[in-house]
Amino acid sequence: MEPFAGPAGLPTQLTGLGRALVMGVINVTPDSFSDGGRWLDPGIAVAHGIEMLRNGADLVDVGGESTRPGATRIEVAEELRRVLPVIRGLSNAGVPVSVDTMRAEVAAAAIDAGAIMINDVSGGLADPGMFACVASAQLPYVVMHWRGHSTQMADRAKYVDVVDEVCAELSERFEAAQSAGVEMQRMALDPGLGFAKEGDHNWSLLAGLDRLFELGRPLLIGASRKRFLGELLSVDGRAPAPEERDRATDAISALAAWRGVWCVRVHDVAGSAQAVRVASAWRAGGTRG
Ligand code: PMM
Repeated sequence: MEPFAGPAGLPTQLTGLGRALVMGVINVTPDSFSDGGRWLDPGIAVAHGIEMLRNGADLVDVGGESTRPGATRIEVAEELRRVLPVIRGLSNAGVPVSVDTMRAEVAAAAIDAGAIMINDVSGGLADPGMFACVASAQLPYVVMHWRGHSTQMADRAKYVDVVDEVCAELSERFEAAQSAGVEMQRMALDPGLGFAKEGDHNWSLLAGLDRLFELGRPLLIGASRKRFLGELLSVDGRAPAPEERDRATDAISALAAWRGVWCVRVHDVAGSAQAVRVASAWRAGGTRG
C-alpha cells in the first residue's frame, strides 16, 4: 500500500505530507497512567494542545476516560463534561482534534463540538451504537484491537500467536464496521499496544507490522510511555517513570514511521515530530538512489 496514506476524509492539511502524522495525547482524566490530573482544567488543556501543534503535532487526541489496566468506568455525563470544552476550545483555535472514546453518545457530541476523527479503542465492541454513529458522521475512524474493559484485560492477554490473532480480530471488527455502513476507506487500524497484551506481545506486534499492513489499511501505533517500554528500560527491577520513557517512545516513532505507519500517538510530541521527519527523509533518500 501507499506509505503514509491515511483514511479518507481527513482535512487537506493532514494529507499528502509524505510522512507519518504525529497525534498528541491529552487525557482529561484524573487517573491516566502518564498524564492523569494534568489537563483537568479546560483552559490549561487547550493551551497544552495549541503548544503541541507548535511543537510539531498534526492533530490532538482528546480522551475523558482512563483506559489504564484496572481502571473502572465513568458515567457518560462525566466523560462529556470533561472532553467537550477541550474539544470545542481546540477546534475554535484551529487545532485538528480526534476524540478518544468508546461511546457513540460522546463521539456524536464531540463531532458537534468540532472533532474530525473518532478514535475508538474498543473497535466498536464497547458500544453497539458506535458503528451507526461513525457511519452517519462520515468521518475517519480508528479501529483498535481490544479484548475487554480495563478490569478484564490482564486476564485476556493470552495468545498462541499474537500477531495472527490480533490480525484476525481486527479484520473481524473492520468487516463488522463495514456491514454496519462504515466506509472501508475511512478506517485505520491499530494493534492496541498494552491493551490485553503482555510486554512481549507488544514487541511481537511491532516486529509483525508487515502482517498488519497486509490488512490493507493505514496503521496507527500508540506505544507512548507504555509499561512495556518501562520494563525494557528497567534498571535493578525498577522501571523509569512514564515521562522518562519519551526517548524510547521517539525511537519507536522513528522505526514505525520508517516502516510506513500512518500515525503515531504520543504524549511528548517534539521528539516524535523530529523522529517522523528523519524517517521520511531516510525513506526519500532511498528512492533517489
Ligand atoms: N492507547 C491509550 C489510549 N488510547 N488509542 C489508540 N488508537 N491507540 C492506543 O494505543 C491508545 C489509545 C492508552 O494510553 P494513554 O492512557 O496514555 O492515553
